[in-house]
Amino acid sequence: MSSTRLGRLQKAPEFFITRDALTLPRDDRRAFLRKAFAAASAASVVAAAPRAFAQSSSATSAGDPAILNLPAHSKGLGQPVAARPYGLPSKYEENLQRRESPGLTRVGAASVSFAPLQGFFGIITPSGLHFERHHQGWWDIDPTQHRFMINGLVANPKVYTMDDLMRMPSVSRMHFLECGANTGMEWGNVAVPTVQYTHGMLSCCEFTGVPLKWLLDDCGIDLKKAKFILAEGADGSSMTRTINLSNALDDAIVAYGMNGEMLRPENGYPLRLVVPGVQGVSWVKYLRRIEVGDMPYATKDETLHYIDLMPDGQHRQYSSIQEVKSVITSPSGGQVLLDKGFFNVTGIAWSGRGKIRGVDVSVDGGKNWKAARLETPVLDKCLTRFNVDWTWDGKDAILMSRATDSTGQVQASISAMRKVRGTRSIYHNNAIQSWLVSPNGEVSNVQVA
Ligand SMILES: Nc1nc2c(c(=O)[nH]1)N[C@H]1C(S)=C(S)[C@@H](COP(=O)(O)O)O[C@H]1N2
Ligand SMILES: [Mo]
Repeated sequence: MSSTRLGRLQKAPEFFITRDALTLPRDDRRAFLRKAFAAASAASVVAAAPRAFAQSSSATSAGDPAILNLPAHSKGLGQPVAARPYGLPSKYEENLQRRESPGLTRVGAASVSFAPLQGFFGIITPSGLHFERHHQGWWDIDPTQHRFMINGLVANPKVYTMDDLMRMPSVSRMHFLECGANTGMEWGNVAVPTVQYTHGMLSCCEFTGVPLKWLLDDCGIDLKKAKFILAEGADGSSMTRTINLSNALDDAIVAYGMNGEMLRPENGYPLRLVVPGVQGVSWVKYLRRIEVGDMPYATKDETLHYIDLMPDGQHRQYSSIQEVKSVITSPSGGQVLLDKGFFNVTGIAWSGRGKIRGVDVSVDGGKNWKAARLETPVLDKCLTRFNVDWTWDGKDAILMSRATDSTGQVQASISAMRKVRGTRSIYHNNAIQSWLVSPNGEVSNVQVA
């Protein structure tokens, strides 16, 4: 256990598992860890380590055969350079995968796969683990045949090829993308077991492309009349969304790049709209057309779906900003703490309105709160990673995080949210998330009144 990066944190088999957890029965693991813990008392610690960690590191000292005996890879020849022209993760990491929720029905090719947030570090989502939401399945579109048109209230409607777009000036920016339905099951207290399923319709990447404003200028947008744009995708889902002109002119990007390479087919290759801070559905993939208009378009995906059903039976429309939100990703539901002692409590926070100003963490169900350390960079409409030192005493503990954004908005409790929004909504749940750590070490999803 001492050599795994998870330390004394085992993850539920379905989601993530350490090699030791696979080979050692649970009771042996505990005994092994106690021994390791005792042996660690003399371990030296670098000065910068958090204090609580310095007092309880689980690293073993001399005597571990895994450090004493030379393994085969230290004695033989390794793999040749060109064995993998495109790199892949280690075979030991194969449990870290996007997954379709067993609780959701797939309709034809229309479905959603959730990102394994419990296994991520920092703020960037690896491209192959970016969540996917397809209303009609995904396509691998030939970029030489793809066209992008701008029409409507513009002096010169234009049709661009990918070559036209890729020779224009470009920007690269890091932003989160969250489906408006993320965390939707929690409205009805269907406490799904893991953070992958509660919050995994969320990803964060560096996107590269042409600011939409420059393209609208290129077509001579009529700023006296224009108030909205309509974005349309080239897949069979007839995905069309109305976007405020203010968002379109502010930081929206017509993007072809993601994490330094072309977009993946699942994420809209070769072209998608990036609308920072706005819910995922407006980030139209396979982007083929933008129409400039003076009224909201009231399309199917903004009248039937992505509306907030309120307790009085009416619904809110166009509530598209993803409000301030955070979640502890480790320890989180489905994981097991193998022993008491030090843990780094880590998570992510984000806001569609700006930057994260602070995150408070509670380990006692919201009675006491402590400010978390924010990792840099802290960027606009981007994930921010936070960490808190925690020494678990082996008793029941309820872990919660509460983020505040640069506009002063603070996350509310699920019960406060329900008072205003009821329980029948699906979308836009940014309530505080709670994880219960039981004395047996198991972490589960609970809702605190
Ligand atoms: N053309 C098209 N664009 C689309 C969709 C789609 O099905 N087709 N799904 C939308 C929804 S609901 C979300 S949440 C995001 C998901 O983006 P991702 O699949 O890259 O995670 O894309 C949006 N853009
Ligand atoms: Mo979505």
